Amino acid sequence: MSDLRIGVVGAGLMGADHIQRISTRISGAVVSAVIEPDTARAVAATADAPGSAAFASIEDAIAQDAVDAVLVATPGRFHEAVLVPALEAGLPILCEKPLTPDSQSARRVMDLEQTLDRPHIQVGFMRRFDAEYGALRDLIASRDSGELLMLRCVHRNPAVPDSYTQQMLINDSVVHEFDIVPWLAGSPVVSVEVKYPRRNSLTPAHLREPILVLMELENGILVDVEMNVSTQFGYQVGTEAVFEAGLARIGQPSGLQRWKDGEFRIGDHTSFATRFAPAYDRQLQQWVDAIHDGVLVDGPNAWDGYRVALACEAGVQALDGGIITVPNDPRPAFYA
Ligand code: ISE
Repeated sequence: MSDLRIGVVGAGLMGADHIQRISTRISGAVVSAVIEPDTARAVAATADAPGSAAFASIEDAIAQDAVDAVLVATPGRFHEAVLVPALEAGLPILCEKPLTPDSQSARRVMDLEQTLDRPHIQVGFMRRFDAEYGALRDLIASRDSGELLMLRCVHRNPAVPDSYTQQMLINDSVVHEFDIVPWLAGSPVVSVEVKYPRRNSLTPAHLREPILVLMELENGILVDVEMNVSTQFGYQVGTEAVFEAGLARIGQPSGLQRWKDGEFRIGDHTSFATRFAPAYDRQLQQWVDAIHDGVLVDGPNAWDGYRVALACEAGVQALDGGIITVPNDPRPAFYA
């Protein structure tokens, strides 16, 4: 079986990370094309992927038959412009989150995808490939501790750049909880509310955070998310699941444990890149394996991306107050 030729679109932080991953840790695939308008970035990225060629646009790479599959790692606002030609060429796609920046454009992408024989787009919600999230989902489904009642989530970043906006608390960060929570609990988000505790004086002047995001799921489970992007100390993503007859916790620090000078210390992450590195690897390897097996999507699909876009829209509205309902359209049979 020949290697899957992947065209990586966007060679920024995520794109460069994926290029390295494919070139060094993934079997059955190579980076054949780096599609990036910034020439310096493109050249730097192709150096990490021996045998790859640089292209200025996805259309050029497709016209030259340089790719079998596409990994989209540009900022979300450019996704639709890449997804459309890739779908028109019938290529399998792994698209970094979000699918697109809003539900309208997500709908347009789904409408186009539904002209094909089956789903072609997988959305890069990598938490679904994290071993602990998988174990928690299995535990919830097993009902071993009775029914799930609540999920208490924390999502903490050490700091954010000045380009990070108030809406990004939802669209760039809580976006992950909007995907993982329904996946864990087996029920969609029906409403979102945002509460503001005391503001952190260390947060950038243009932000008001941390925030507490409250979600209600269709099955009555309540979820709270502490979204905090100025912790100063490190990166933490964790969940406590409260059951009828028990508790479960994931996402605890698991680094080096040290006892010294009457103190106990444990290493923790400072970035999502290391915290979720094994999940990113597994997501990509499973996607490549699935394509070799003739299955184009083995994870969250465009419908999941659309549902998340709807929840994000409600979340952004909730930043201004109120309990905002998330519309609940029926899932098309195409995405069953
Ligand atoms: C970033 O874009 C991510 O996707 C990270 O997983 C998340 O923790 C962070 O808040 C986002 O800014």
